[in-house]
Amino acid sequence: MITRLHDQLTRLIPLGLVLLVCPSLQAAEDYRLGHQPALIGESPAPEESLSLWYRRPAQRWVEALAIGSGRLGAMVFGGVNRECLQLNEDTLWGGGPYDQNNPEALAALPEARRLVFEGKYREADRLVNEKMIAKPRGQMPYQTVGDLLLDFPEVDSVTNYRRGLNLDTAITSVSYLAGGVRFTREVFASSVDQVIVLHLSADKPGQITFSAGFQTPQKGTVSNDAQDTLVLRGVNGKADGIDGALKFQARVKAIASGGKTLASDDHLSVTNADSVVLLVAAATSYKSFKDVSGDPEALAKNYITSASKKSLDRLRRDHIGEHQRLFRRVRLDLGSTDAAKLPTDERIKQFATGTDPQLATLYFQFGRYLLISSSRPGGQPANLQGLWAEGLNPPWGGKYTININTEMNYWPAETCNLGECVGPLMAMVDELTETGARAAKMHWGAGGWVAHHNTDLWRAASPIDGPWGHWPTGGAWLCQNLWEHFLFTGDRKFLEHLYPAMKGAAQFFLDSLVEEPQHKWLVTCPSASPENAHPPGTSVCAGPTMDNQIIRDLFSNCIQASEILGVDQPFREQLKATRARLAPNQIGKAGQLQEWLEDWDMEAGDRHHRHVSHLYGLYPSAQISLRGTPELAAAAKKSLELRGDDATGWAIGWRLCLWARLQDAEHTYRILTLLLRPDRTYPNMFDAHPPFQIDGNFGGSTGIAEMLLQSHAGELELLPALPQAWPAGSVRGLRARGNLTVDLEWSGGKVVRYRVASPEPREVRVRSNGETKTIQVEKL
Ligand code: FUC
Repeated sequence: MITRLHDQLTRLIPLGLVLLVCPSLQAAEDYRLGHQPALIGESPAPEESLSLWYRRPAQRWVEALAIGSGRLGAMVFGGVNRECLQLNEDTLWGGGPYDQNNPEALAALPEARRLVFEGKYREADRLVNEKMIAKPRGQMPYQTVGDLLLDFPEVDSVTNYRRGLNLDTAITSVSYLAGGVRFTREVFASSVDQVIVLHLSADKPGQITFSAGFQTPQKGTVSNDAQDTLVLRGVNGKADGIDGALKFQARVKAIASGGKTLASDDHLSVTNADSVVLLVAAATSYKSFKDVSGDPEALAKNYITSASKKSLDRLRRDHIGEHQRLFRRVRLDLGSTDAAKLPTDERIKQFATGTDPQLATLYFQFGRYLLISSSRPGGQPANLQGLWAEGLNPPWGGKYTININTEMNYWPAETCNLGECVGPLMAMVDELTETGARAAKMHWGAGGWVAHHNTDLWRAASPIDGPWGHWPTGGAWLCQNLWEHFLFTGDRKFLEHLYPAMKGAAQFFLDSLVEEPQHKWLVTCPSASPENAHPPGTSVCAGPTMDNQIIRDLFSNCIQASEILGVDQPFREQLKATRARLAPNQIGKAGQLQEWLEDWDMEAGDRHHRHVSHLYGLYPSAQISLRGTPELAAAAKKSLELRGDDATGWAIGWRLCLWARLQDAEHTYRILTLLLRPDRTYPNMFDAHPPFQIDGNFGGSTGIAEMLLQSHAGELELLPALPQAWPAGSVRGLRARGNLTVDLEWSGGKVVRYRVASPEPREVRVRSNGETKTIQVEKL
């Protein structure tokens, strides 16, 4: 009743007042639902196996289904009396171009180092916190555009309701029977046409009637533009003291067959049409991290005008074709049981205790779907929420946390055959070399560039939040992701593009590493082991293991890149000499891999901490491997055991990849059951940190791929961590380092057939069914 009243209220109040009446998220969800009819009868499961599907509309944001063109995204609720598309555009963030470097920071650096090396950690933490953190201390948040709401004539009951998301076509749909009419809705976000297309149809003529409006928590106004178009014009807001500098616009145009279409001041109504296509566009004035002079009106109009020239059939075909070009590269079959016929939310509840291997396939492909939908060349990288966030300040600002989360987002890009999705990450790193050069100079007195543990749309690169944010290795880790792209593709042009960023990241460490007094190793200082505390409960330290590992990779990769490209010989020699003086991996008193230079692990504040930073060396890096460095691999395993299996969503995703690298199949599978359970996977399959954070999805897909194929140790390893739960199956199109594509089939837990393809004929060492042999690979 309250919901219904609220619903009627929100229809009457003008835009801008909405926030006053729905201040909490719960209320926000209420107005999106409207009055819901009774749902009677059941719809059968969809024919296709790669669908998420449900028997009722979304009640919460994490039940709505995500679609995205890379740049433009929507969460589709699938309501009967009211439909809601919560909209995002990947350049709509708070604030504007800003410089958060702290002019006081550099002067405090020698003192901070002295305190750390004298073991005065509390004092060091305090000094870093007071003098060396950026101003403002936070960064800008990713934000919603608002909601497009469609109100239909209210019905009290419907039958055969079903909504779903087909991962193979990237189309979400709703269908139900009301008053003897079957209503169908399809929604997709086209990267080809840069619009969201919503098609409303019925199996009898003249049945489509609705009224559409926008609502937004941003400052905005709604008006009509011609008879068939409604426009939301807005500006973003101030965040953390930084003024909003963006204009944005969303527009919706109705193309109806039959009936009557009329746009009033703030509503667009369609009455008694046979079918309707709504085209939705959104754009901002963002041109780059330092230029906000774009024209959202011209952009949005243009997207709509171009898309209007195409038929629905053409828009749909072009969208499906482009999606499938990427999506269909990998086919996975882990087997299927009757459980696969159940709605997705019910399957998630049963995964850990039941037998539903197909849900793991669905989760794997959903991660690939999300990356395709949130990270396309030319757009922004996938942030903490991918592309999908509601409100003005999503969890952790929905930014780019680069002490694990953004890196994890891109782990599936290579193994899961979506290499082009790293394009936005490369572009972001290019921009960080510029802002990060200033941070390097102002916070460290160093050349090259640095990025600390977070960045945002404006490419802020300084240390934020608190002492644990004073961690200078984020940019270097991003370079490792991109180096992996080179290892997987062998693309020399890409390496030529990447190399200057790697070189600048390495230059920063050549300039800023300092000698620690005990062993005379060269270390970062002050740094932190993300985001863990060591005795006496402080963050700041010198040379945490993760830093040493990342820098060792960065230097080694730079050395190799400069050899391949035939450049920078003296620089290469300098890197080799400095690399020899980095702190080694050390094994501590519990047999664990030490997280810090000192053997503090057993006394650390939270021994079950979600971050497993020192295990970077085992995954994603190949510095530690089962056969290459068995003692270190055993120590890493000990560390993992001490940390425990359960954690936040992304942290389970990381553990999944780590256990896969340790090739303990049953333990790896157990970790997967921890990820695929209702408190770590929402009904819409979004990962739950909680709250929603997308990295766990990406870590999950990567871990599943890593169970089936590994290539980090100079050979291809087939089924390195195949659990008993998947005795027979097949996969096509996984990628391996060296520009290789692998298909394989197994039965009774053994490989029965495989095929390795490469653009050039060559020899590859393959480990399979306990044997190793060298094979001649086929040309693609
Ligand atoms: C780091 C993590 C948190 C969360 C946040 C976005 O701070 O430690 O768990 O993922 O990033």
